[in-house]
Amino acid sequence: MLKIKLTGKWQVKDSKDKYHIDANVPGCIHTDLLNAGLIEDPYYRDNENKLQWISDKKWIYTRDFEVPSDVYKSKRIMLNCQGLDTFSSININGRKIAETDNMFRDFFFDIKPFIRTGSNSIEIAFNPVLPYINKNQKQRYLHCWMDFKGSGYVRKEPCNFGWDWGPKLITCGIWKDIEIIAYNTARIDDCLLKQRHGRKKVRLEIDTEIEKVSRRSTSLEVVVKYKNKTIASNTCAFSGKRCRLSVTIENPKLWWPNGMGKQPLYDVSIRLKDAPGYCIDELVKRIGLRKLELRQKPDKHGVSFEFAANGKPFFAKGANWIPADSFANRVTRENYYDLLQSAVDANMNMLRVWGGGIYEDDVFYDICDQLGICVWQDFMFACATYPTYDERFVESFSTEAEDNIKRLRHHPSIALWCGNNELEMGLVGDKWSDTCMDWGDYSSLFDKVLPKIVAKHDPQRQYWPSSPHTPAGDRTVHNCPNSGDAHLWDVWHGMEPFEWFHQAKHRFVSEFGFQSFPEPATVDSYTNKQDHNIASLVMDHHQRSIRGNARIMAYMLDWFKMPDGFENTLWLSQILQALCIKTAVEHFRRQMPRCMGTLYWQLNDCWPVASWSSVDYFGRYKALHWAAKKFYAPVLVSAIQQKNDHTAVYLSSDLNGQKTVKLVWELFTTTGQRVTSGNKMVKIGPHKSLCVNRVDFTGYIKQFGRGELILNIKAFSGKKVLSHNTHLFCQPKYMNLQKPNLNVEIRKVDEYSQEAIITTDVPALWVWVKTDQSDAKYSDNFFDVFPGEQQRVLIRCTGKQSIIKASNADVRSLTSLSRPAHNKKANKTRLRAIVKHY
Ligand code: BMA
Repeated sequence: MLKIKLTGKWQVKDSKDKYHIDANVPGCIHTDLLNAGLIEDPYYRDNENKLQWISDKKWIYTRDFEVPSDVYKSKRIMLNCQGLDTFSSININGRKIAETDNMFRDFFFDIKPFIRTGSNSIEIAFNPVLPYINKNQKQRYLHCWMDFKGSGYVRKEPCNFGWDWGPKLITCGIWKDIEIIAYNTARIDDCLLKQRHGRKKVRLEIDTEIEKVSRRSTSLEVVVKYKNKTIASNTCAFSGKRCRLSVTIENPKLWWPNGMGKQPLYDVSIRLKDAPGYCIDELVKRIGLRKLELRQKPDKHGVSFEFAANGKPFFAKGANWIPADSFANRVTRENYYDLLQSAVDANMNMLRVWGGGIYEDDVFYDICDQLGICVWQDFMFACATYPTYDERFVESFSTEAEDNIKRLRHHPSIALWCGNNELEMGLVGDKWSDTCMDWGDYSSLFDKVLPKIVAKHDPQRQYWPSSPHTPAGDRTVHNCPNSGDAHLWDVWHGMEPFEWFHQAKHRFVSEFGFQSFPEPATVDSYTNKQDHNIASLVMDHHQRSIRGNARIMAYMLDWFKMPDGFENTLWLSQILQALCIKTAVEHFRRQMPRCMGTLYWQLNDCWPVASWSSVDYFGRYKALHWAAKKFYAPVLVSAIQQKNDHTAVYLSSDLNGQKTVKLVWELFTTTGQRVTSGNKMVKIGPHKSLCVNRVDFTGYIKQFGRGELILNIKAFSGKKVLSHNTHLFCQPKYMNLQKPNLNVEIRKVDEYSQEAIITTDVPALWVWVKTDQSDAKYSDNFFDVFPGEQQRVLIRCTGKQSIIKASNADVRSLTSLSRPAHNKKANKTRLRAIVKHY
């Protein structure tokens, strides 16, 4: 097969030729204009508002390309466009090839009649989508929970039209690879791999569809390699358009979700050969051998909802994934890797690719395969009504679904296909008007057409119609606590207090969340000094949830004292967010096995903004991400005050085997006096959650007062701390917290890293270390430190510059943030440069 890559340098102009600039493919008009210096950073202040004109214009992309004679002489010459955003018209040498209207499709066009040897030109013009939407809206109104109504008419990234965490920047362009392929005999059109797991072996069934151009006979060879060594192979001569064969892998190494085992990957090469035995096409799929299923079985609470890997049920720990940039083409492999590694660092095993974004790049799924991050994959529908009554729409979407299923189905990480985000919730809860999409319209696509497509093209993977979905049957219920998955927004959107979570009994919580501001360095990227007030126009502009900043402040005053100044408000919002999600996840892990998963909203951001994310647009961890590392730890110790005011201590274990754990608790006063302590050896079985102890501290509560006491709990395995938690007896705002004297010792580990060892005289809550090195990576932050303990933080810089020389690092804790003002200078404990070598 011969190929001509058409990625790289193109030209782009508007229809009036006012702008005529170099373009980059893959790319989009916004990044092209930005690179040409014609627009300012769309993420800075409220620049977004000034850039709306871009999406009103028609943009025309052009380039020339050479066609060598061997390509020209090929029997079939196809143009493959893997992503065109969105209403495009394609011309080659001045003649129209095709029009497209779906950003998510992978197009193949026969261009043999249109090209010539030597120099050729291609033009792809993108018409604006807004006039089309407006015209259709006048005829039949489509609803959307977000500002932009009617976007459902277009098969385009929904959040491109603005979301409650994202800007409205309606892109266009060639956003994925584009190339010409030419062949004479045949090409592999499609390949489905099925796994049959037996005792100590896996049979791999390979079902290949071939596009034949000539009658010449062909054969197929399959070679399976593990770490570059061939471990199985098979060949088959065939004459038709389909070839099925199988290979058996003996002693298979199974793929596991993160935390349950390793992620061995096998390379399967499928080679199409012509009669003399030359390879004329080859596909290589990297696969993992595993069974990954969603189990739903009747039980005493209703119907279970749990994922199981290789027969072992596991608690899904994770978050929701949104596009990592409003301009998808800007996300590099490194960005994907860093974000997915941050999920692993927080002990996650699952992410939900939410239906308001994009089917992610192959790289995303490759990395999930490598890291053991299971993927709950939505189809791209979110929070709106869609013209599912329109045959043309359904046809376009059906091909989109096929294209993406075929592209992604070999990935071991994909756990589930899900029809949409919150369409059922909208139909049930908000009773969306039947003038736009009623249950019949909905059902015809999500209960009939789509499950059939999934069953046909990915028969070994399950389909779930919507998130959330309650399989109750009568469709009057959503977010049912007894079956199905749930999106719990009573806290935040419903303004319920954090404690609301303690009564939730849901089986699997695929969304719940709480917002925070990003840290000062990130806020600096989109503001100037005058904007530094959380009620300023620019801070409101970078807050898209209704009354979002006011909500943060309302909840903040439920829990904490008023923060002192702008920066401290940003930091405290992060602690508040971490506290909220910690409260929820600890509860749901205690509920295991009734509850078998929590995916908080949301892992990441698509621009710098106040949002529900735990990692901000620049990859900076918020306090929540550090908290996630602890509340998603394989073994979690947590405590809760019971009705009789006794303290119940729980262990929740996701380990595969039984574990003996030493539980140690110490009750401190806020002034650092150890009032009482105790310990207990407990055994915990695999994937279990147990109340392991009930302690009566009521005497001490009476004696000292709730605001004076802090409980420090640890779970040890030998000397290793498996989990470390703090239990309070009232909200921190009512506590008599003392300003800690945080002592910091710095030890040099190697040229790039140092370790900060932190000790304290009184209990210090939410302690974090910051250096002025923006690229520094920390092993931990936002932890509690108690007298007699040492907390160690490894600080790694990518450059050689030492943080000590920079001498601009500080350690803060909760008491640094609020009045009554402690001596500010003393609060910022300078790192003392006591350099020791290991
Ligand atoms: C959910 C999501 C998103 C939204 C989030 C926060 O329900 O599905 O649509 O961004 O809530 O409001």
